Amino acid sequence: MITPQDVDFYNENGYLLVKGVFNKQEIEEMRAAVDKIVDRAARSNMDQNHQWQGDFLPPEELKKLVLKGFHDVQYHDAAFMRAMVHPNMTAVLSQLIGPNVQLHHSKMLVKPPENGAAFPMHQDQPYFPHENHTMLAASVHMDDADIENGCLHVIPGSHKQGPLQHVGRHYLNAKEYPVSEGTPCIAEAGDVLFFNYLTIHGSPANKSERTRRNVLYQYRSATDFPTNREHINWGSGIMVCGENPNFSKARPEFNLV
Ligand SMILES: O=C(O)CCC(=O)C(=O)O
Repeated sequence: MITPQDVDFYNENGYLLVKGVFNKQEIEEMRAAVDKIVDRAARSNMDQNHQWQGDFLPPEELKKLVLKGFHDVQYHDAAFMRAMVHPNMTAVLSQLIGPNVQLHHSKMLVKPPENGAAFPMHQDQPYFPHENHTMLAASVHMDDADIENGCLHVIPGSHKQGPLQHVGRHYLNAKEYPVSEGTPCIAEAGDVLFFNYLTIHGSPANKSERTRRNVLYQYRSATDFPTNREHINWGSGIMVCGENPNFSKARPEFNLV
């Protein structure tokens, strides 16, 4: 699915946009799954706004922004389980991470038209630090994404700076790191943007009349271990390709209650 030059690009820049990982039918299935999850969440009174805080807008403006976000989507619809281990997905993961790859967690992000929330620039590393920094996000586009509907922006090569100090662990100072100075990753439905958890990224608000729906999977090498236990999701540690070389560490690190 990708070439050695693509792998070099990822290592150098900390991100890689791969075109056409999912076909139209697979994307239609995922869109239908998103609609049904949003509907079930609303009927269960669990449809909260997940818009991020930040210092890029006054607090009263921030409150107007909306983001529908749900974690662990593979537990809500099998379409997301299939996408998580899709042969095109694992073909890329095994090139970028190595032969043995695990899921860390998944989430779905729906930025509605006109007021879809922005993500201030940040690294994902402070949320779930790992020893060897193999963790990457694979953001699956269910809609075409451009600057108007709030596509992802990255700072190429920023992963090489290592972990940075964040405001309250969440985001970088918006004056120092405006989203508009990142490289916009313009994508079509079916494309996947892979980016390392140290790569600085964010996205502007959705000002368009179009929804922007993405599902984001975080993956890591099976031999890259967390340095704290603060962010453990259902499904952390599921093998998506290869084998787990550590028999004694194959069980998830949480107790079922
Ligand atoms: O998809 C986006 O717009 C940004 C998502 C993001 O930055 C994150 O979940 O950490």
